[in-house]
Amino acid sequence: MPSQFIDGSWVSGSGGADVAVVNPYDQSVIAKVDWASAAEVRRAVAAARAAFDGGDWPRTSGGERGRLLDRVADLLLRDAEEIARTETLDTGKTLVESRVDVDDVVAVFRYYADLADKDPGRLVDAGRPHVLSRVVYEPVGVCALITPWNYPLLQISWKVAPALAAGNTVVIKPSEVTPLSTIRLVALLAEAGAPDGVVNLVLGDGRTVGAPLVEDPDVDLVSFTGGLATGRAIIRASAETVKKVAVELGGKNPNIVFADTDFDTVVDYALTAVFLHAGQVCSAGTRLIVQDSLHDALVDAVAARADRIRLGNGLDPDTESGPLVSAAHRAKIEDYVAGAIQQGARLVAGGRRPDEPQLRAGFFYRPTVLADCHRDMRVIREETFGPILTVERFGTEEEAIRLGNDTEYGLAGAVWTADPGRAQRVAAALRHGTIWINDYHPYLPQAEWGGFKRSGNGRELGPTGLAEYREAKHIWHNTAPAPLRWFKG
Ligand code: TXE
Repeated sequence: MPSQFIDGSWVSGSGGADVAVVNPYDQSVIAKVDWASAAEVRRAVAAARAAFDGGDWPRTSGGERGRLLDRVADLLLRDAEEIARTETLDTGKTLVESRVDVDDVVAVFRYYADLADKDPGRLVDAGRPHVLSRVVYEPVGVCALITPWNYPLLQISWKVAPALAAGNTVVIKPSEVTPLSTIRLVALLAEAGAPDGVVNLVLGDGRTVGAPLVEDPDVDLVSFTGGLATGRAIIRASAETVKKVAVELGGKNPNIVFADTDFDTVVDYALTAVFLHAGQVCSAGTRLIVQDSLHDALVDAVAARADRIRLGNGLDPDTESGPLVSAAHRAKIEDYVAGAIQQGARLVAGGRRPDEPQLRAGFFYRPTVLADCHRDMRVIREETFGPILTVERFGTEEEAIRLGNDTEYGLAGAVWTADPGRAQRVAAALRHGTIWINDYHPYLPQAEWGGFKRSGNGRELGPTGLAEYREAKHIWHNTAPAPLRWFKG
């Protein structure tokens, strides 16, 4: 089947045929797709433009748009198991995680389905008897939605559900590494009744498909999740035509542990914070920052349990963690670990590929714990995006806050303590977009997600996640017009 979806039809792209999509568990080819070229990007944007400027979609009622999103949620539930398997084959993550992703995606579609007909605008008191003044919300226009490879289905749902709820038309470009669940979602959007041209899909890499999409003057908004360097390039490219841009660019997230916290619980969460999906999570708790008196015991316990994490095929129910997404990404992780050890970090777990012969074909790397880390190491400053836990230590609350904020990123972080006053003080002082107290990772469709500092701008999820896709328009109605006589002549 052709892989591009343009103006309501599946068509072949001219940028490449039979491009293999590879399972990172064993490098087997799980699908072949075709790639778009700049020509199909142009056609997709033109279709979205025409559907926005001349079609009914931007002018349908919020209720009707919400019903479409609800139908998509129903279809996702119908096909949940198949979609979860696809996500596991494509990303390597465990099937349990993929099932959670599908459930989360359903919740996101339901949330924006519900919000679509709420809050149409507001009346403003103009302070004059014959003026009716109101602010209404309108869709922005044609939105380019560009996503990465770690949570393909989840990340596109955070963008496409609010974009459609607000009445926009979209051109979606998933990561070239993991396009399959997005192709499936676009098929479900069509099945649910998205009008022709409202949802379009182009496949390909950043250079040949992503860049022309961002540069296209008919695109009004770009929403991007991915790496910092690409985010910067997208912001620069968007400047030319003054597009609205929202970017989520990852994090370097502190997980701060005070000595008064429950030991077994925090050991457990320290592991899930960082090793979920082999650390390929923008909010992964990669920096474990531990109070002195707990430090040595916590390092030992976390390292011992990290060594017991079972790597394997994501489809195998015994597997606790899958592979990294690609050989290139694993090479980057190996480089970070080698560099850290050279700079004085103490390797206490992992630091190598697994020994099991059956894992040799995949891009596996053992969960790794590095103690004695400090801010001059690249592994502390840069987003590693892999199964590397670094440990730093602190004495006082002020020191913990200083370390937690000592990063150019600001996406997420956690604080563990039995003292609620301290928990609130630290949460207030940390400059990150999400703070967990005595927990790690949960998020809600109703609550905003996004970064401070170089983790990005804009917010996804929550009411702000919808506002990103709306323009506010002020309509002033003079109900009793009469000459003003400002100029007397
Ligand atoms: O992402 P890219 P990469 C971080 C993580 C990772 C690093 C690089 O640290 O190691 O980024 O990952 C498209 N114009 N995150 O190289 O390049 C690309 O095709 C338009 C954090 O895989 O950012 C893909 O669809 N689009 C992150 C998407 O951008 C372009 C999740 C993301 O790819 C483009 C993933 C261009 N010029 C990686 N160049 C997070 N925030 O969660 C590339 N793309």
